[in-house]
Amino acid sequence: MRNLQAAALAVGLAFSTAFGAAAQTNWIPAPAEAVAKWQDLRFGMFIHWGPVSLTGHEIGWSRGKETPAETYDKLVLSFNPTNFDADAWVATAKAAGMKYVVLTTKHHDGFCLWPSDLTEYDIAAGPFRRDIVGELAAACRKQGLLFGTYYSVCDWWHRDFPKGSPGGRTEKAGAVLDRYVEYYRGQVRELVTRYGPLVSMWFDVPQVVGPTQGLPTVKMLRELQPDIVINNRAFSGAPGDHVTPEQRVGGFDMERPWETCMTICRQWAWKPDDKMKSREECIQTLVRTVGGNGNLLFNVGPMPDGRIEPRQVERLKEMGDWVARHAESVYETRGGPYKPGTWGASTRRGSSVYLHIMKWDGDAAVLPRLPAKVKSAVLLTAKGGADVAQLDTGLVVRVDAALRDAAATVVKLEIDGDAMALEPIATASGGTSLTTGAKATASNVFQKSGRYTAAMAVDGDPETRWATDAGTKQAWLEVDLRHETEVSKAVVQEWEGDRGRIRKIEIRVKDGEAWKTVAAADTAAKPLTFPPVKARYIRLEILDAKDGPTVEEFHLMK
Ligand code: FHN
Repeated sequence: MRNLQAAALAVGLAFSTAFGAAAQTNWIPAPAEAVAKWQDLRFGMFIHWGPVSLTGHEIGWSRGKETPAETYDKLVLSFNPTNFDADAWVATAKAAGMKYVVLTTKHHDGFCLWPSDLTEYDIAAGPFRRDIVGELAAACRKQGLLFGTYYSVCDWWHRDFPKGSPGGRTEKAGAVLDRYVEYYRGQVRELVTRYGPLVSMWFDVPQVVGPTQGLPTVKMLRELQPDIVINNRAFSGAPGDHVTPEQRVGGFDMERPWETCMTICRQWAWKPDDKMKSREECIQTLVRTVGGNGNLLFNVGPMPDGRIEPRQVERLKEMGDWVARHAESVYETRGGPYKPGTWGASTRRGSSVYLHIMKWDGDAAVLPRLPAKVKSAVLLTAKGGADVAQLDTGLVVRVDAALRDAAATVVKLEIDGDAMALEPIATASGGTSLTTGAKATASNVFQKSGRYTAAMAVDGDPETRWATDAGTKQAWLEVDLRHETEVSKAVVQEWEGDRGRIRKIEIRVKDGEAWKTVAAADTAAKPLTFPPVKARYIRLEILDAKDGPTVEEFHLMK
């Protein structure tokens, strides 16, 4: 396979993708088996860290906002995290049940956590001259975890990246993008050659970097490490080896690999007294993610002295205790066959189906009929203790209240066949987007550009967006859910740079040849709920906008 892959790389051809689709021209995918191995991991630690932790404000975004840029850029001179201990960080990840670690090696602020040959603005510029990236990579190897690198494509510090702080909304005079591309490609090469093999390259916020600059970088990565998994943020409109729903659990999807990235608190980087998710929220986030067939990259922001905050360490240990007791229902599984919902979520492998039950109706949980014979049912954490009945009306599961887990109670079913052969089964869902990965079309696309098509509003990536031409006051976005699906909620996520443009919307469903309005609102800022309706084709109809509407994500839920 590798020779064939290398040959394909040599002529710049793309291969059949990890999603099994026909060859793509705007991506060079990882081998399907590499993506499958990455999916088996299911659970990883994301780490956002840098001198900004001294301020308690958000990494990258606070530069030129809460902290003046010239002050922000000097933080490295007082960044001396003498309690940094990579082995301790990795031990915390391992205790949580995490199988890989992804570190922000360079965020939007341009600061590099490794001694790069290509810049002076790195860890060697301050009193703490150690190679953070190198030490963390070594600690992962020592403790049997995989290591990946986050690398921000946008760089609001570097003179040749055209956008600057605050928030990438200023222009840098004299910036030469080609020079920046050479710089960032060189740094990506440093990361994969010095610290590889890497489990993944986690690009972020490409902003002005498109396929012209981004695809050669992907090709270089493939040549250096053919099996590296690369996300869909290497350049604007990149399909990626996986999509990256952020701060929310992605939609159930057995075709497109995905990884939710989410913070254990609220901020990505260190923030004193930040609100932290409860044990139940943390575990249920993991369960809903793996139940939707995704990976969870769960983020901590270490303190300025180098430690991960003790209460976060404790919370991750609580997660790990649950994961350890339910490991076979998490690792190397795939989502389904029951889709996630308010009831819980399910995972499967071989002839086993794992029901992760979060909500009980009295003494039972009732699910739709399972089109397979259940040969046995046990509580994963206590032999026996579960009673399952297959009735015409559905699958009825009973577990003694004393044996339930407040976060999720896992019942293992052995069935008379291959669990992966079962079609996904819809359930009473809550908060699971039905549009992620759906086909989408629009009445207008900004300059007919491939970077702003309707598909960008249903790719689960808030970094990409559907955009319309300047001056557009009315437009529609249509999703094809592939089959008739019940919906009762719509969420319109306007692009963060132009929020408030959309002034009047309707949600319409195709009824025969006609379009029927099921909801209307004078803003896109709030979710729209409406009586459940079944349809395959559904439109976001924008009836009035101040200027060309642009939408990061359009979600429909049951
Ligand atoms: O702007 C960044 C943000 O700081 C954080 O790094 C997240 C993590 O996925 N990515 C960008 C926002 O989408």
